[in-house]
Amino acid sequence: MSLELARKLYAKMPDVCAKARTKFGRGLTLAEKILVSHADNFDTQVWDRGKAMLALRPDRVAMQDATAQMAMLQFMQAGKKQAAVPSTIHCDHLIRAEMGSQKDLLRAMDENKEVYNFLASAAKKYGIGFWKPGAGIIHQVVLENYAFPGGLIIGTDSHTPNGGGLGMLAIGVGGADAGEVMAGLPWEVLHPKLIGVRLTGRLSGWASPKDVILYLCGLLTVKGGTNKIVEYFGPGAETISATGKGTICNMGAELGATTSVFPFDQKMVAYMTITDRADLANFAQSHKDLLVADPEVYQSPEKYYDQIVEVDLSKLEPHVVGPHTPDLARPISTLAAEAKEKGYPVELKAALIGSCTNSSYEDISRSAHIARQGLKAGLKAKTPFLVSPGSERIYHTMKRDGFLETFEQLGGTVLSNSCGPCIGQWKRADGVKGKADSIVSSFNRNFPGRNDGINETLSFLASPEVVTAYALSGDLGFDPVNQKLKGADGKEFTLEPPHGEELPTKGFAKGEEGFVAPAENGEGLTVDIPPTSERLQLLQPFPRWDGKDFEKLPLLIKTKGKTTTDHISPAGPWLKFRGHLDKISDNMFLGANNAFSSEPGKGTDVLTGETGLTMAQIARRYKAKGIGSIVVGDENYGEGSSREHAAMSPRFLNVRAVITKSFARIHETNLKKQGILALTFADPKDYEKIEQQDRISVTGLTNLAPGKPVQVIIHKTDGNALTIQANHSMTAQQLAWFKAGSALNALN
Ligand code: MIC
Ligand code: SF4
Repeated sequence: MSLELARKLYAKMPDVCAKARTKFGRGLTLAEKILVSHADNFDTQVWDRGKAMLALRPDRVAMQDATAQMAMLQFMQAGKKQAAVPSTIHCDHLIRAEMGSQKDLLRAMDENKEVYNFLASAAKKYGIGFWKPGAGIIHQVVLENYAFPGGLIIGTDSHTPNGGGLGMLAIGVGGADAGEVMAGLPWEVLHPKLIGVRLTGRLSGWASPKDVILYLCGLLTVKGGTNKIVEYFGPGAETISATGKGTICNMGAELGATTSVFPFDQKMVAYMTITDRADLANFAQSHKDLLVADPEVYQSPEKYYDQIVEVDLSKLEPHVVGPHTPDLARPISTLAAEAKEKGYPVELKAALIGSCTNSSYEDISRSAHIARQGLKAGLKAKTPFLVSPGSERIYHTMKRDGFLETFEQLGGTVLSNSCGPCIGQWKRADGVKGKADSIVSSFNRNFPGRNDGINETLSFLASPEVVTAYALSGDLGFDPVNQKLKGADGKEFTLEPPHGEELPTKGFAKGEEGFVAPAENGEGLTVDIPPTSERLQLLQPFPRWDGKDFEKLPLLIKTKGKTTTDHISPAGPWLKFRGHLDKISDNMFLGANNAFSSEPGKGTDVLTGETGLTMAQIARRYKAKGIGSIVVGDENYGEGSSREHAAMSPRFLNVRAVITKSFARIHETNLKKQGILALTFADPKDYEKIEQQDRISVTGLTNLAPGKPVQVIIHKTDGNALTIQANHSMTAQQLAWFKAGSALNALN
């Protein structure tokens, strides 16, 4: 599998890297080596960081079930016989966590039957590997099976960068991008700038790889990585396990980074070897020079990276981030005081470990070590304690090595190998809407409402070992490093710092593999979509642009503050409609704060004055009248996930342009792909000028050109009109998508 891909890639890398050194007149960083060797055409490609669009040829595509549905529906519109690059589908997001692994899985198979059948039949027909529900979470399964040093993979999920733990560029994209690459087209992305993170020292005590990324989230913020690749290096990098590196790269998504990557080292060799890929490990070993930056880069990094960050691992304290955003970070030792000052409820209502981010053997064994100390002192978890294993391999190894038993003795529940509570697929028994309380997890995202559907819940993130310590104390103010716990006998004791193994000494235990290979020749096969399905709907092409300016369109919503894709297209109960555009569009903006309404997700039909309506209701009314609308957003609009529903629903309900202070990368591309004009205020202060009753025109559209701003006219109710400028970042090709109505229309 990956060995074949690596053979081809490493054979051509030396030449293209040599060409690049000559062209750039300098040595190359690792990210650059991977980018240049995946260029669609190195010679014609413009290499200008932060400016040029790169056309790349990824080695693989990975899709998870919640996004694969749209990706496959779009791919099918391209009319190809087979996926042009090796691709896989992973069933992980649709399993609801409630009763524990076995029962949850059985129920999921039943309630998602239509979707699984659709995905399985499409995979079989089009030459795509299919990982059944229960096999594991996409990023863990990719790390165990498909990731390889030097490779380039795109995945329809924002945490795809997890693969950077094995030295590859693994990048999250929308389904349309995946569909196009499977249809044989190159993949386009803005040439990222490079952040170099130099790691020195060594983690010790309670500090773990998770703390590296939690610390960086605080330092760089959720926007700090936008259109940048984070490349780690330095002596400290070699001290971190491959799975620990995976955690760091995974959560680089929370910086908005295009991706993150570590240089090849012996930790990667060890991980590939124990996951049955010794041949690949040896092969990479013998091409080591291709899989790290050139020596001069490490000697004077400031000359090669656009920005440098230094982290001394020896000094890193365990961190906790949250609530509501992953960049609100602090060392755990200061949280108690902050909680008091800010009035965070300190009684913890749940502690959750695992997920695609943090369920490695190392994570689980260190957490189990903390749990055992609690048990020895006669303690049980003081909160519900839920464990989400990342894959069958992890689950069976945890079971064999007694970790499951430990967690269960503590009162924990082991869930199926799936996303579960991380994506709102969680029936939180004690959750009350409208009531703020605190939960803590080792996941990667903590936007409002994400885990339990309750916007008020304060969700904090920390390493799994720290979360386990929190489960023992039940108290957000507890600092396991400096404070004592009380045992069942009333005696105080200090938890020893977590200790665990990076990799299982007995190797990984195997469970059911869960992989279904595609048909040799799928031409005669059909794809299963029941015509009356409530879950799946074939896509109709969006209408082409009519060649006219947008004239006096009503404002649908002006979002205030953070507007993540969880705000625009919430997950949880809505995940079941991810294959049905019409139905899922009813969730549009349900989580968003409307600048003109105190109730999130609600607004006013400005044509009739009726208020308290959902955005979907309003947009459907306008659409029925043949009227388009405009959305205005704040900073980093569309941050978070890759779900293109956040662009498709507005498009489906006739939103013509989204004007913001700034966009997150994947969402901006998703909007362009679906034919919505993605504009940014030339002067961010103009955001303030938009009022609820304004009618908005976007003019000069026939002369749209790359780099040329457009005029936006804000018509006020008193008859005055203000003209402001807005920028777009469309290339000539992307302009063609807009004109055709979508990227997919432009293909046909
Ligand atoms: C997430 O973590 O938000 C998700 C759910 O995995 C998403 C994808 C989706 O919305 O289906 C992501 O990260 O891209
Ligand atoms: Fe699944 Fe959560 Fe990972 Fe997204 S972040 S892939 S929802 S476990």
